[in-house]
Amino acid sequence: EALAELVGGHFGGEATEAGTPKLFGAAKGKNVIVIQLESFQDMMVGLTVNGQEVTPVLNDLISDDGSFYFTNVFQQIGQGNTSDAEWNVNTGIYPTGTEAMSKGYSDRAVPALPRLLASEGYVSNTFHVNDVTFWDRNQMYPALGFTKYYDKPDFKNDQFNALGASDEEMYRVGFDVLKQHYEEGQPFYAQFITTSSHHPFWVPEKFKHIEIPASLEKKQLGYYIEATNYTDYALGLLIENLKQSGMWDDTMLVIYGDHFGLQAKETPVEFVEEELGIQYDDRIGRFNVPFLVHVPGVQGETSAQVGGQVDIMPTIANLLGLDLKEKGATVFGKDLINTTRNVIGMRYYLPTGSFFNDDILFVPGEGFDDGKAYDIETMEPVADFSQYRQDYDYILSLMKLSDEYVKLLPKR
Ligand code: GP9
Repeated sequence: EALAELVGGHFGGEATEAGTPKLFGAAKGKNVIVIQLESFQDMMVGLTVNGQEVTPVLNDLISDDGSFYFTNVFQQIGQGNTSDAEWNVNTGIYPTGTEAMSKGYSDRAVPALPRLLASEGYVSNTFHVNDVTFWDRNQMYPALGFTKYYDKPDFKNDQFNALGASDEEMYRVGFDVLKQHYEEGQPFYAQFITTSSHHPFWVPEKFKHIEIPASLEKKQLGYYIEATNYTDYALGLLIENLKQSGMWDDTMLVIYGDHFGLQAKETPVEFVEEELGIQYDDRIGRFNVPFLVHVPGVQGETSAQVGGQVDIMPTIANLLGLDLKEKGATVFGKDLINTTRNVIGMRYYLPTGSFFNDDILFVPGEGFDDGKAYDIETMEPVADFSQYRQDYDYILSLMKLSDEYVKLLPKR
């Protein structure tokens, strides 16, 4: 009840009058593919270097009528890093920050998307080329309700990087599995965890698809451009296969970034700004990850609405026509298609009580009064932030409730 009061009585949505939310069920019955892009910062989307697009595939997808692209979505991971992003996106529940959620809560039956969709007749698969025990995923995947996972032994190791096979290989194996479901008329939910753009971002020569400027040779930023460009390239191969097989029109595609890639020390803000000619900062710019949803046959849009990774689950649920309240799933994020004002919490990489709202990033000191605020558009300090005290109180209470809720989840 405390939660209902906080979020205005509408789980996953906005405190608006009753009624069916916009686009509720617009993708009902469609297959769902959710792609987590490793270390992928939103600033790479749409960027050009040496006259070449770094993300031609994402750029094309964003310009497609059916795409919703949210430009102001931020990472919300805690100690579990990449695995926490998987948690956030499937559950809509905040990571506690004090431990990886895969370690602390994998003994639970979490009302996550794979579990909720199983009750709608979907099978769910997740694909990740590394060893499944990394981040205790062998425990987390059943906790989230996945039917099956594919890990290291399922892929031919083409030695892309230290984690194992390339994204191309991951999609090759995954596509065959999904095609079979499709041919059998079996609805599916699939998640791909990309790894080719993992730190230190070194791409073997034969996998490179972009030429970086000489000033970026042997620099972390240069490697990062090559890696994110490769990630985009491999994604394009999957999309091409989905189109050629006829699966595209029956599939909702969701893409997001798990967390920042560039290290502030190795790649100073001024260097990024000079080399790429963009405005950047080591928090607002660095924590901004892409979030994109493509629904065939629906009119999408590019939106500057602020959001976080906990908002992705309710956004997907709304499009699939899943009534979260009816399904018994409490979420701590909002459906971004039906949200016009948002406050999202951050912890671990920033002190607890830090938040993004539609105007600012707020970082507390000892408390609210000695905190600091930055305009999310100009990235400049905001001197008078007293009007946002309510958002600070709200986010602290919401995250406390989220932490209490997750402890109450039933054991599986
Ligand atoms: C390992 C991969 C990387 O399996 O997911 O995790 P990270 O080091 O980015 O948290």
